[in-house]
Amino acid sequence: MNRLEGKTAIITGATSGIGMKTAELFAAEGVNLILTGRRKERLEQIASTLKEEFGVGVQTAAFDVRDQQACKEFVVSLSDSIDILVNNAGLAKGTDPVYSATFEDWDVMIDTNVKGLLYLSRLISPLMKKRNTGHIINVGSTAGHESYAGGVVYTATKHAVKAITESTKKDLHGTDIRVSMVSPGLVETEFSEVRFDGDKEKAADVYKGLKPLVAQDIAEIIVFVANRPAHVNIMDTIIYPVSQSSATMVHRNE
Ligand code: NDP
Ligand code: 8X3
Repeated sequence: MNRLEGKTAIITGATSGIGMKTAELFAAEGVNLILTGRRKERLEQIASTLKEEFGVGVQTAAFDVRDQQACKEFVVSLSDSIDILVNNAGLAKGTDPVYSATFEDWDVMIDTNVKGLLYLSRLISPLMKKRNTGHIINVGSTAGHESYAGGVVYTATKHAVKAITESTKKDLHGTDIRVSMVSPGLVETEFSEVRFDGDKEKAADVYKGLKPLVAQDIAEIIVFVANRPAHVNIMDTIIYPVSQSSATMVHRNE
C-alpha cells in the first residue's frame, strides 16, 4: 500500500549514493521532493530527471549543512509543509588512528554528521510539531553500533546519530511524529572515494572480493520505514551485505 503519495520529503545529501537513490524511489511513490547537497549542478540535473520521469514536484537547495545560517535560510525559504526529513548527508574522512589523524578531518565529520544533522532536526521538528505529524529518518551506520580501529571519529559521529535519534524520539514523545534510523554496513557509493580523498584504487579495495550493498538496498529500506502505517515507528534497521558480519569481519573471495 502506498501511503506516501502526495507527501513532501526533504533529503539531505541527495547528489549521490543513498540520498540520490532514495529521491528516485520516493519520486516513484509520488512523493514531492526537496533535494539538498552542495553540488548545485548535480541537484538540478537530478531534479529535472525525476520531474520528467515521475511527474512529481522537485525543488533543490544547494548549501552546506555545516553552515548553520544557510540551514536557517533554507528552512525559512520552504513554502510546503514537510512530511519527511531524511537526514542523510554525511561522510567519513580518513582511517588514521587517534594519535595521528588530522584535526581538519575530525572537524569535517563532526560538523557534517552530527551538527548538520542536528541543525536540520532543530529547524524542521518545530514545523512538524505544529502540525503534529511528520517523520524524521536519520541515516546512521553499523559504525553507530560498533567502533573500529581507524574510525575513532567517524564511529563516534554515528554513535552520536544513534543517541540523537533516540533522544529525538523521546523529546517528541506524545506527538504523532515518527523518528527512525537506518544503519547500513558496507554500501558501494562515493563514500569511500570521499573517505580516501578521491583515491579510486583505495576506494575500490574496500569492496574488493565481496558483493557490497548498493544504494538501492538502503533506499528501499528508507522507503519501507517511511511507508509504514502512521502508528508504526521503526526505530532502527541494521543492514549488512551477507559477506559482512561486523566492521572487521568481511569475507572476501580471493
Ligand atoms: P556519498 O558520498 O555517495 O553521498 C554523500 C552525500 O552527502 C552527498 O550527496 C554529499 O553531497 C552529501 N554531503 C556531504 N557533506 C555535505 C555537506 N557538508 N553539506 C551538504 N551535503 C553534504 O555517500 P553515501 O550515499 O554512502 O552516504 C550517505 C550517508 O550514508 C552518510 O551519512 C554515510 O555516513 C552513511 N553511510 C554510508 C555507508 C557506506 O558504506 N556507503 C554505510 C553506512 C552509512 P555534496 O557532496 O554534493 O554536498
Ligand atoms: C560506513 C560503513 O564500515 O565504513 O558507515 O564504517 S563503515
